Amino acid sequence: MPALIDQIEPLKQAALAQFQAAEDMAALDQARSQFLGAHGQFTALMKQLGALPKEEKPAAGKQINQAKGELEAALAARRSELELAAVLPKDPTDFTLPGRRRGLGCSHPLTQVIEDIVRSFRKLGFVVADGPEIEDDYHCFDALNTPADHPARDTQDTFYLDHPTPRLLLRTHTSSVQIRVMEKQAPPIRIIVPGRVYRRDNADATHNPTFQQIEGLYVDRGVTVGDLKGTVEFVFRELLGADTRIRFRPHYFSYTEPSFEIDFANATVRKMGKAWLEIAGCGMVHPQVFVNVGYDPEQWTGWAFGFGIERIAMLRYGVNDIRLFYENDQRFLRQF
Ligand code: 2NM
Repeated sequence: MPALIDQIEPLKQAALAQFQAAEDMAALDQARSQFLGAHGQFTALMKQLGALPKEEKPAAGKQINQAKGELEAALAARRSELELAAVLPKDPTDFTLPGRRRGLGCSHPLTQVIEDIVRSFRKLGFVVADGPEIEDDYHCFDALNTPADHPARDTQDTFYLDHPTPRLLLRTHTSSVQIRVMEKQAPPIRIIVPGRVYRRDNADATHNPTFQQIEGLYVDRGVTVGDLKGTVEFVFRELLGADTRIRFRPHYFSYTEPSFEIDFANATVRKMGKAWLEIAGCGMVHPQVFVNVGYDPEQWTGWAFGFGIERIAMLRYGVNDIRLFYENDQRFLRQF
């Protein structure tokens, strides 16, 4: 049997080798108790220290303590290696492989058209306003000078909520938002209101019970039909091409006087075998509408217009069925 002091180093080496060889926590714990447990080989060595002659004790004691410290450090190091290995993927990672590409999304085509229209109007100093899609009949009809017996108010044409006073409905146009802005704000007003509206139509290639609209309103002193025409022409040229011409035809709306329908002509229209296509409605805000929102009609004049977003998008992208915008079929949407 070698002297105690000569057993320390070999035993330490054996323990270190076993700690390093342990492939999992169970094996490591097994190795630990084999050497450092209550009945472990290294523990046994420490117990023999007491039996040594007095003069050999300090050197042996020092060496044993040092070895024990090394073993404990090695144990802790191996333990964290194994813990890390347990959470890392088993197969080595090939960092030269190409990454997995995530499909890039894009805005809905109607959103793209709205953003383009908004960009054009912003150049002229218009700001975007919005308001509730659930409206009361005052803001949707009465304030807009729409008579009580007007067909638009009919339950055949408008979605009413089951709520009697005030009578609530899904807005049929965004003009209700313009009423709300005028109620809150004094002129000058220069706003556009893009938004979703609802009408009780059966869906077909050109109708959908919900669609998007954009309406504009300009109120100031001395605003004229000339301002209206110039603005509409500027925006439609931006939107439909520089070769676009527009014309106004007399029309009737309860909230404007005079009122017009707007037609446009350009290469796209000619390709469709037509001279003009109807695209929007507009007019000078009716004095009664100003009275309803508390504006003095002797002091202020203004114009308003409105048109459907889907119609613009269909013309621009050559889409022949409005329902495609609401089906969210990826094969359709991916093309924009
Ligand atoms: C249109 C056509 C003509 C319109 C009128 C107003 C308001 F609130 F000022 F009276 N807002 N929008 C208007 C006028 C809308 O859409 C075809």
